[in-house]
Amino acid sequence: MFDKILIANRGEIAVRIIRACREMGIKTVAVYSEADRDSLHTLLADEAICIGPAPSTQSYLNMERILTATVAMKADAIHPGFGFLSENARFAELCEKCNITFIGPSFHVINKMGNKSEARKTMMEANIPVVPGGKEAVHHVEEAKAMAEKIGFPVMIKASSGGGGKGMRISNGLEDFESNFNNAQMESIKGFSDDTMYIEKYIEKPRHIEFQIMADKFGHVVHLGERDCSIQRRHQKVLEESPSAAISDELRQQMGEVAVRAAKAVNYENAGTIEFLLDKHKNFFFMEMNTRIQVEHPVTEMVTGLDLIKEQIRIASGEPLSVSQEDIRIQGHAIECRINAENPAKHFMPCPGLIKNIHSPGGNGVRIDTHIYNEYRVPANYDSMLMKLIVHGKDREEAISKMRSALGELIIEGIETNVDFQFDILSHDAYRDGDIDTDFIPKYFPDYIR
Ligand code: MV4
Repeated sequence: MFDKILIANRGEIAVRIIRACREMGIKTVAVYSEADRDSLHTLLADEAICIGPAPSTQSYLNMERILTATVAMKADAIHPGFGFLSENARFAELCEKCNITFIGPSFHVINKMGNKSEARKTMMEANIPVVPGGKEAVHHVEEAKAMAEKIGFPVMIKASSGGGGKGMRISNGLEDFESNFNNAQMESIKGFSDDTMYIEKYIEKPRHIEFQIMADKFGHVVHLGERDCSIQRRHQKVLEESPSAAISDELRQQMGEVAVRAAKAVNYENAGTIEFLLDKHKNFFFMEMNTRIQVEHPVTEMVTGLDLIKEQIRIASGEPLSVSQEDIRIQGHAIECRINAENPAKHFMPCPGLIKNIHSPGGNGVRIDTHIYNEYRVPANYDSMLMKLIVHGKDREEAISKMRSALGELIIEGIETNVDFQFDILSHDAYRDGDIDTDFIPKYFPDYIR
């Protein structure tokens, strides 16, 4: 087992990882930017080292500084968390070259899955159901157009390096195809320096269903059920839950088996997520694979009773999976609300600042993962997520009640947050009926002001 782990991240996930290490008796090193001297991760780790100025390009994204810090502090592994360098194949490769364990999959897999048209092709070849559409990537509008006609409109034009809806356009017919393709490609060239595109059939009002998988170095792969992440605003997840109200035990088994096959097809190791689109008729299609631990991993932890961060560390150190598929039971229902420093009255503009007072809810089945505390100043340089409020109940109805109750008790003073917005989502009849898809927020909260 590792003696010391460096956490190449900040915020609640850095705190979450430090706690897991401490429970396992592993020493921790925090890295922090000049804006994060007073951050909880900096204060909580056994040791901390400043890696640069506030902008993440000069600190949390600076590979050389992080690797230098790891060597200087004599840490034997790096946990990258999510965001920042977590899906940077080059960084994972450099770790390997420096004899530092990157807690995650091999850089080869990160590379392959980071290229979404290649991921799609790989999965097609492994007989994984993917969204209907082209097998090969396209670079020119004419070949793209021919492919779209063959697939049949409407189609989704996607950038191979895309993410968060960037480089993505719907085309409803030949009339609008060229302009949409050119705009999507332009966005991709500007954002990712990559003109590689691919074309899929457009799936109307799908659910975003993702399966957590976990794989060890010995070829054992398990799935830990699904998360329903359909409630999103501008490609940002707002609230996630497990299990999904749309998935029967039979469908879970089918999709889980496909997710495990997908992971095995790329010799996956460590924690990963297989994203599916689920259409109205409950057909499911592979969309992407994420090669990191995800923000929403706690809902999976609550319903499975497993600690995903500890499992990641054990696997990276060469231990076999602590569970087999038969041991895994999905118990009850968990919901996570992302609490952000943002102002719903001003188009959800981020609003960092001083936390004057925080009162956290508690009680049976209530969990809070956060890095904020009284008198903490939220810096403007990073993501606006302040806290993950997670509840676990015996069923979906109880989980919703618990979350509404917990949100009602939560007080964050000094800055604007989306707490009331979350409460209103959970109070909506369509949400309570489990009648959700990716159109939920645009449909019911097009211009949310309470
Ligand atoms: C789609 C789709 C419909 N059909 N692909 C959005 C982000 C990117 N990762 C994939 N996305 C979508 N791809 C096809 N062929 C609809 C979306 C989509 C979406 C997906 C998941 C969650 C929220 C979403 C909101 C709008 C569009």
